[in-house]
Order: sequence, then structure tokens, then C-alpha cells
Amino acid sequence: MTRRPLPLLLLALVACAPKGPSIEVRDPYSYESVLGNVGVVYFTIENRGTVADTIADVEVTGALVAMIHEQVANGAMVEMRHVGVLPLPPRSTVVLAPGGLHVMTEGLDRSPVAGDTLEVTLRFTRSGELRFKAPVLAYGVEP
Ligand SMILES: [Cu+2]
Repeated sequence: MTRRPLPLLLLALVACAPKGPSIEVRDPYSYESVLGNVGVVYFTIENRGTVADTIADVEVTGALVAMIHEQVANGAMVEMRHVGVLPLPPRSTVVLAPGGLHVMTEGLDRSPVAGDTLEVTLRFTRSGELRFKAPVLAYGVEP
């Protein structure tokens, strides 16, 4: 019996192993605005690769400004901090959800209402950019 096929099989396995960052966005959603033309977007982002990446910039179509915020408790107060760059360590999942990290927009063309869709572009340090659509839900509706 010959054992020659074995090295070929190993080579194939090595070739299939993920090398760079592999980024996936899941379950994006937004809420209709209760404060004028301010918008908020939530999603789950997973880096399935073996290399760290970062979200370096965010854009929401039709908005003057889009940025990542983190809601943090400061005593009895709740404040929002601007997160300039969001790290995505290898094989990690980061959740943007109410009460924590979120994308906030200002100066939207018009106030988002339930049924609208926001178009979001994330720019990464290594992985280029990723575009996705976030459906706008009525305020208080569970995604
Ligand atoms: Cu905010």
C-alpha cells in the first residue's frame, strides 16, 4: 500500500486554513428616532480570522456624521463616549446593543421611521470595507 496521498492531503488542509481577518456582520437593526434626525445602529460583528482587525471608520448613507459610541454609567448618570477605533481581536465577537456600544448618526437627510433602511459602511484597518443594511424598527420593538 502506498502512502503517497498523505502529503497532498496535508497540503490541502494547510491551504484551507483561514489566514487573514474574516469579518462578518450579523443581525443589524436600527430604531426610529425619538430625537429628531439622530439615528442609532446596532449589530453583532465577528472576526473569524486569526489576525486582529479594527473598525477604523463608519459611514451611514445620508448622515453628516456617523461614529461609534459607548454608553457608560458615571455614578447615577449615563453618558456616551466616542470610540474612535473599535478593536476586533482574532476569533472574537463584539456586540453593539442598547446600553452599550452603538453607531450613532447625526444630520440624517430625514428622521428614520419604522420600515426604513439605513445603509452602513464599515471601514477596517486590514479588511477593506463592508456594507450592510440595517432595518429601522419602531421604538421599543425587540429586534
Ligand atoms: Cu451615542
